[in-house]
Amino acid sequence: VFLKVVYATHDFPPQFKFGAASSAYQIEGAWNEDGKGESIWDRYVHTRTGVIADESNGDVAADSYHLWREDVRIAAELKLDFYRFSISWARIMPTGFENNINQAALKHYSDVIDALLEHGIEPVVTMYHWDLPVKLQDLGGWTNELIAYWFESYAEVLFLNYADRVKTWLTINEPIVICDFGYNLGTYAPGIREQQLAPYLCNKNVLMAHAKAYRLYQREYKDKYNGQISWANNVLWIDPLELPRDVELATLGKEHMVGRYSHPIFSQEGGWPPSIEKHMLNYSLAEGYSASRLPPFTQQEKEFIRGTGDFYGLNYYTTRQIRPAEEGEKGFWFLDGSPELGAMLDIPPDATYGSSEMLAVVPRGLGQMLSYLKKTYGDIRFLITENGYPGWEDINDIDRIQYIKEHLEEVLQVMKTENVSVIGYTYWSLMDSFEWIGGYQSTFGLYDVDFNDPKRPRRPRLSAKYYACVIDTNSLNVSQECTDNIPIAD
Ligand code: GBH
Repeated sequence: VFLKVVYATHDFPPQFKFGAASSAYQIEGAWNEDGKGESIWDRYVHTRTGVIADESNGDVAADSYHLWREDVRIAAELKLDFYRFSISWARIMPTGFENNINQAALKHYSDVIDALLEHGIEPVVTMYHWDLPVKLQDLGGWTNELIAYWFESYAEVLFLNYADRVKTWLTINEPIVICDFGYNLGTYAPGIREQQLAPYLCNKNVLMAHAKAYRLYQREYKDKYNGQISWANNVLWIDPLELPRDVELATLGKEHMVGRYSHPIFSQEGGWPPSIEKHMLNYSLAEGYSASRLPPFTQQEKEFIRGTGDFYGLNYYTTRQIRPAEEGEKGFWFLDGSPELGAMLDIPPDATYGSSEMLAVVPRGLGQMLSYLKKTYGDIRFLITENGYPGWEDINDIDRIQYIKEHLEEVLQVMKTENVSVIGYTYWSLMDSFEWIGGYQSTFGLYDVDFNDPKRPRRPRLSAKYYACVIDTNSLNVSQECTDNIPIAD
């Protein structure tokens, strides 16, 4: 009865938390200041031409390394419950290793954490959002299994310094981007296009690294600080185009995109999704390999990884529909490593668009994904770690308000009708930032940043005012006074 009353009024449960996110390389700038080492993104943008849409880079970005007080101020203005930001590994450990720790960097993030806490904003820290120290890349990066140890020692430095104040940790952001965009497609740093083995070696190593950090926390810090730790997985919802023909293909697609990074952690049995394991073995043997290109887990490794998520962190942006490829069609990129699937992923007809076709807007996919994940992995807690609208520079971003509202409605709906346990929502992004290969062309910020002004002023968009009202009332029924004259459609 209680739940019914709460949801009927479009209220969120009282303990539901709202946040906004950013990542180090996308906002900090100061790429070579105060002892910071070079990261793979520094190297990528400085040495390649024709890969970043506007030939820009993150050398200065939103200058948050210097303007972080401004970031804390706007987070406070929004009344955020938490701010999700990432720490630059290369800033803390310029060569990637623990023998060389940069004290200026340690102090920098410590100051940010303290300032957030002073404003009553919980710091949610991502340990790795794609900016690997180049020295580690020179040693093979995420394809070298030793990275699990390197990552563990980085994690230890972070825990030692910040675990007293940081209670929510995300080890790794979007492993699929690290492995499949970084090593398979090769469009993201380090820009390696090796479609057979590298993405799958990376897949296993990323999970081992995550699990090492998780186990370290449990062993040494959990009793004392009682924090929670997980990763942030990019989830793509996939519809079958034609029923019942494409149902199985849609499941396989989701196992490939979502399951390869979730099943080892959240399933009862651990390890790879069985369907993927089977397909990868068959492809590999047919290709003349003597074993699967997907590296196996030992039983011990399976158990080591299984259960290493205190909640499921998910980044949801978009949805596709899947169908078999027709004669002469080349399967979508994510299946390049296993072309035999011969599947195509198309944008569904009910999608709408901001400034990015790739991130076509399909709010229902968030609800469908949450429901699917609960059915697949059981009654676990979900934290939406990213969800954001690619827009333009305009300040009157009614479309972004609509986006936030529609996605939050989906969240409320699955909480209400299917009892899915969602503990919080993170809007991507707090402010406009360097959007990787998109450069500065599309904007996600609740706050606009003027990248032509050396002072990089932050200015609230209408969506910032709307989001602050949602947070303030803990509800989608925001009051008229709060939103003033923001026109919000039903
Ligand atoms: C998020 O990834 C990231 O976590 C965040 O850092 C980023 O700012 C945000 O997206 C918005 O872009 O250009 O065809 O190669 C979401 C998943 C995967 C979506 C890579 C964009 C690039 C497609 N992203 N993808 S393409």
